[in-house]
Amino acid sequence: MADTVFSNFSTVKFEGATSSNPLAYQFYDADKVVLGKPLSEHLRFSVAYWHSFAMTGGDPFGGATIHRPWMAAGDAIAQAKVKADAAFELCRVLDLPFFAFHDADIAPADESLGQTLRNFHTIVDYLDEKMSQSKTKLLWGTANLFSHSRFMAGASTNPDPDVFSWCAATVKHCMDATMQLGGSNYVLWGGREGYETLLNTDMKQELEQMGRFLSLVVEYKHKIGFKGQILVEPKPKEPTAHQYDFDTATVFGFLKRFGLENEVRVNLEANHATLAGHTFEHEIATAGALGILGSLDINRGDPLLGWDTDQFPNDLWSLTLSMYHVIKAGGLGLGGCNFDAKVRRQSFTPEDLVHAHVGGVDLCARAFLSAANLIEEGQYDALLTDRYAGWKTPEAQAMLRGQRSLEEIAAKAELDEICPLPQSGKQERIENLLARKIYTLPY
Ligand code: XLS
Ligand code: CA
Ligand code: CA
Repeated sequence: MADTVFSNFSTVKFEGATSSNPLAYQFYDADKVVLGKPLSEHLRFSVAYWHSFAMTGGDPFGGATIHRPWMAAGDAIAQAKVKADAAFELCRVLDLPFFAFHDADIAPADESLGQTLRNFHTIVDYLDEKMSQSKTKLLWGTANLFSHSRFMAGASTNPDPDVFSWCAATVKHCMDATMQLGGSNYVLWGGREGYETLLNTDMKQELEQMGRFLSLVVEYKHKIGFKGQILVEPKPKEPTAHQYDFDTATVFGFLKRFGLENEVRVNLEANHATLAGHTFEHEIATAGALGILGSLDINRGDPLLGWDTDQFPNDLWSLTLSMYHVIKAGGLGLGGCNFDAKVRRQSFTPEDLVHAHVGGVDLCARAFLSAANLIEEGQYDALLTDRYAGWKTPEAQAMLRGQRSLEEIAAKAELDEICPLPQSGKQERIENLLARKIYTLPY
């Protein structure tokens, strides 16, 4: 294989919590069996092509600070191939099993649809060949239906039906590619599916269009026999002021309305949760309760900035609770932990990219180990069980199952002269229990 900027890095190894090697895993012991299977199968880590290989460090006040060698390696197709070589090499260095991509990250776009698709398939075939020679697999594929100016008024929600058709063609080909590469999921994030001003927006019409589009995607999945999951990624704002897929609860309502709640799950991102005024664990617990947890985009925002900064995670408290709710929801299944996170614009060296992932992987692993341990020990779950124990009585179960009418419940309450007494919520006791678990080593 051609040399890449990552060729000089040896593969990052697990060295244990006492290791002082900054490029070793302290907690991510991929083969360690926890809750019946190896850590690598619980977490299914993925490197995001866009942030790690396409992002140039630009922000609204300044241009590119990150200049990777593949950005100047011959024509656009040659550049895409050198970029792919580097991507596979980074996965080798990090020893992580998956990657994820948008069409626009891997191959050059053209003004014509036909040429854009031809470029795309050329690079998909190249990735296919590379995958046959490496361990790296595809967690998910997706289409970038937000960067080009043709999408400025929306993708499937665009007032122009030709934009809807362009998106249909693009998504069809991206789904074909995801299936060709053995992807586990296909993701739809509605980048510009929302509006900047209601003054020029027919919301009812746009929601119909979006529902139709998602139904077409699900129909096509079954037509081609794609066995992966279809995932919608909620985000409340940015780039539009009002995005239709605001959060998990909103997406669930939308799926119900179009009869897709058993077909589509959610890909949840930490930074999108906080933009929606939620915690990451809230979004995961909501998806778990509704039975639609699909996959995770692991990152964090900056509470002092308040926009989608997509930083690598560093909040052990929130991540441990997130992993707790993942386990309670039955795990990630075909989903995984995708690092939808980018290095800061001053971190322009290839080494920065390696450090960023090593830290993120280790934090997730540590969080998962602590969450698994918390569940195995059982004290926390026992407190919760105890809090709801009253609902286990036959009379309470009958109320819950719809076997009692409002009048029957009222009559019994009056007859029994019930007088519920306040109970402690034990919040501080629970916080102490969790702090001990989270801030001590997970074994
Ligand atoms: C942007 C989103 C995007 C999706 C995939 O904020 O996080 O990267 O994950 O289109
Ligand atoms: Ca994301
Ligand atoms: Ca984001």
